[in-house]
Amino acid sequence: MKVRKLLSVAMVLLAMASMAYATGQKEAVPAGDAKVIVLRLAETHPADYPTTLGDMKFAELVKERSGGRIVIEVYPGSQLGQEKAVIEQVQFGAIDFTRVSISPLAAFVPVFNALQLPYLYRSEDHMWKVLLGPIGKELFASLEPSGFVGIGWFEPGARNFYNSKRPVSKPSDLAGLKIRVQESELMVGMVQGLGAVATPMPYGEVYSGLQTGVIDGAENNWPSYESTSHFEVAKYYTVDEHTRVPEIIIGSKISLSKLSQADQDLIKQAAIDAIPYQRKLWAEREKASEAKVKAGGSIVTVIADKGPWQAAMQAVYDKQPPAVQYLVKRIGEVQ
Ligand code: BDP
Repeated sequence: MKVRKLLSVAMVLLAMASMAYATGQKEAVPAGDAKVIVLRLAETHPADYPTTLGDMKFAELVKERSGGRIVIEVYPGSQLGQEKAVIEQVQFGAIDFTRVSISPLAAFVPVFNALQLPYLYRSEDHMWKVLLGPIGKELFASLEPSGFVGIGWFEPGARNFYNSKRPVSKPSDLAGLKIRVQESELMVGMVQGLGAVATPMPYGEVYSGLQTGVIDGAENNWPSYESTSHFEVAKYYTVDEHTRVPEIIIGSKISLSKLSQADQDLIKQAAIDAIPYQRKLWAEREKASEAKVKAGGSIVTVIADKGPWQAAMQAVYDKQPPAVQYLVKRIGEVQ
């Protein structure tokens, strides 16, 4: 009896220790004198996805430049949760970094909506000039009061609609279809403007939603449409390129404030230096994904005249508060 009681106490202690180990920042003492700082980064995409490989490049540069003192462990495949829940955990320091789409982040810091409006950027290049210029820096600063630190940006590609019901070549073809959107008010408004029924849900639930008919469609870039196998259950893909929703790496202010300024700067620089690598992999994967879904039976409709699409989505601009309207104007002026 006594032994059993001791054993169960030991098991509880062990479980508590492993829970403590699993949350937040931790420090391990290596063979030498220097302490290794181990930080965790949450990623929704699988390990072989270009954005995850970009995270890994970032982690590799941090490790190398800190002489092995700072280790960022990348947890792919939503192991640490879906994006909205992960962002909350970053806010209170239980997760140190995450790479997310700015769409759910804008629910926490609404001025980010300025970066995800439909047909906002003239091109991929225009978007990158905005992200890496003064506007990107100001937006990073706007994260701090909410407990986040802006670390870096990654290429998101252009997003397109897809569904399981019919080919879509004009906005009215979407009428009445239940379309999954990211957990973002702006995206709900955008899809409603098209006459479709917007259904916000986490990324990880979209496949079963399509399969069971809870939703008829969704929207995403070529690599996401392919890597999630959504193309197998929603074969009509319409290249309307309605949004480019930047990917961002954010850090937890609580976690980062425990590091020296020099280490914080080293981390930020490493993320910026990882961008070209992710962009290169992204461009390759976009082509490979397009080829794969086409070979898999997707029926692709390319929209030549985006005018009617742009007009149908214009209403979301009018709903934006002055701070966003002001940024939109400035974004338009970036050459
Ligand atoms: C992908 C983004 C990912 C989002 C997902 C979504 O890379 O961060 O979670 O879209 O639609 O393109 O939720």
